[in-house]
Amino acid sequence: MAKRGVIGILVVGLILVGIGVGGILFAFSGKIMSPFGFNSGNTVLSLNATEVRNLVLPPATAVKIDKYANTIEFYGSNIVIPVVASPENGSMYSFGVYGLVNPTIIVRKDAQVRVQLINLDDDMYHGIVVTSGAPPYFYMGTMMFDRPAFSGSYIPPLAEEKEGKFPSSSMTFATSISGTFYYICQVMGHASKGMYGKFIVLS
Ligand SMILES: [Cu+2]
Repeated sequence: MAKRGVIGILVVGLILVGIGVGGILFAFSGKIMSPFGFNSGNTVLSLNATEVRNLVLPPATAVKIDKYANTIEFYGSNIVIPVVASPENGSMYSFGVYGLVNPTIIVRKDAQVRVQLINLDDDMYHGIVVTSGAPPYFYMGTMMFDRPAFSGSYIPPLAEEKEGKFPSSSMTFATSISGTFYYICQVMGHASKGMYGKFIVLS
């Protein structure tokens, strides 16, 4: 009788532990942890210099690049935006798009946006999140700001360039709401050092 009781308690205990661990894993599989690489689903490619060069060329149409205003406006509803981390003409804590550093990106509501991030940095990880969290960003405070504003609008940090191979990954999201958003690097301290830009969705 006593032995049976002990086994019963052990079984119930194991079930409770199982539910607890399962619950914790489920909670952490959501958006809070996903920018850090859990349950991300983003495929990481390894590009060579020629592939990078071909990707970052500005298209002849459907985009208006204003160097002086530092804005890039994308027309249409199917948009591809190549973004480099640590561009040659900017700080290592900055993004580059078509030769501009941290430009304001302007798109339309109800567009399908694909952002292809390429890490040009040879000694640091960089990622990207489109969020509604506005600057100023604090060194330790990015977790408060890096919740994706749209479903899927983040790429977990990519490793540094190694032997001429540049890690690259993409995110695709629908601009379901209009407003002013920000694209930021979610690696601790990077946004606070200036690694961010405005992302405007026009209605
Ligand atoms: Cu970064």
